[in-house]
Amino acid sequence: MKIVFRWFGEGFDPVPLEYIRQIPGISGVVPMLSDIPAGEVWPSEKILSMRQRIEAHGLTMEVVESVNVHENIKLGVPDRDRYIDNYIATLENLGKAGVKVVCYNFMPVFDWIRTDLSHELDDGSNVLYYDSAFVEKLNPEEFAAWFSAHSNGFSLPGWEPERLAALTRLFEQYRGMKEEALWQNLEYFLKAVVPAAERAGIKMAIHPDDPPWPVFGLLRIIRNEQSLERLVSLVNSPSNGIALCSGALGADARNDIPSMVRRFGGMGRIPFAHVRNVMRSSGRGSRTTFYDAPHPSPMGSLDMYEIMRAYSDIDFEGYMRPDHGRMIWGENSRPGYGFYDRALGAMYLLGLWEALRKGKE
Ligand SMILES: [Mn+2]
Repeated sequence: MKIVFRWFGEGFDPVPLEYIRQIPGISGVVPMLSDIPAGEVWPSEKILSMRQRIEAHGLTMEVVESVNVHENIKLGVPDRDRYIDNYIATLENLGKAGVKVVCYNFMPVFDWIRTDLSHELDDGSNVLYYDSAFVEKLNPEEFAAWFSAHSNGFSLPGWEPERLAALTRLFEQYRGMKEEALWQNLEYFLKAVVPAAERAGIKMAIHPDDPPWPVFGLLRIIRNEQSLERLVSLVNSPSNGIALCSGALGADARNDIPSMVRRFGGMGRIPFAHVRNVMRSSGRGSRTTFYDAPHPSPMGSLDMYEIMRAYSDIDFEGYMRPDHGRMIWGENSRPGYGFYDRALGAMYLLGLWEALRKGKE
């Protein structure tokens, strides 16, 4: 198991590589080319110069995240093949640069959604927070405008300005789409892309939808064990895998994360693990709230020991990273990506892992 750390790239992430290198036990970073719009090819020169920078800091670049899928692929419109060709070209370029895992998602329009990007906890720390009542109160355009205004000046993945501008049109295009149609578009994409990933020595890893239920009437199909079962069966290849995010799936109390780890990890289909906690609280009626809690079990709703035990039981050899850190100790960083709290999270995961592995000997 290798512990890695999310990094948004030079000029897009206030956390310097020098700092990440100083977290004990971290082997590499998980970057992206933040300035390449979804649908365009990631150029080799840019990938290689990013790798050089990362390696100059004693870190590896074996996993990349947010190679975003163009909306026309998700919509299944006729020009999707052009964007799929571009995606394949990106995979080839990443493979040549030694990348082993590519994390992506298949969520229409929006990436992860929260309704408060700096919700204050009793200890004065700030977390990402979700309240279904807030989502129901706004229309998507109002929500997008609110989100941009509260993202601390950072452009978040999936929330780039050029996408926000096209929002109304996009919503129109998705109106009336059935789950089955989105599944077919995902299958079409994977049947084209997975063979190319195999040739490039890359494992594709889909990130579950976050939150794992429909928002603003938009479909969310990767949300539970059943949908992951369907996903892996679309193309039977180790290159068609999962980025199992305990926090995204854990927002729904019905999801049993250790069971998913054993099942899909045991099949060799989890090349990449996001391991973080989430605190669920149910409000009145159908109102749902949760926040991205500190990593340790007592601070949230998930039993982190049981999750890590599942990874140990399957002798997990993939990449793992902490996820969504709080803002603590006066830090001003990308919402959800505070440096200090994710470093604490990494230490906690490494501590659990050492105890589990030594207990196994
Ligand atoms: Mn995640």
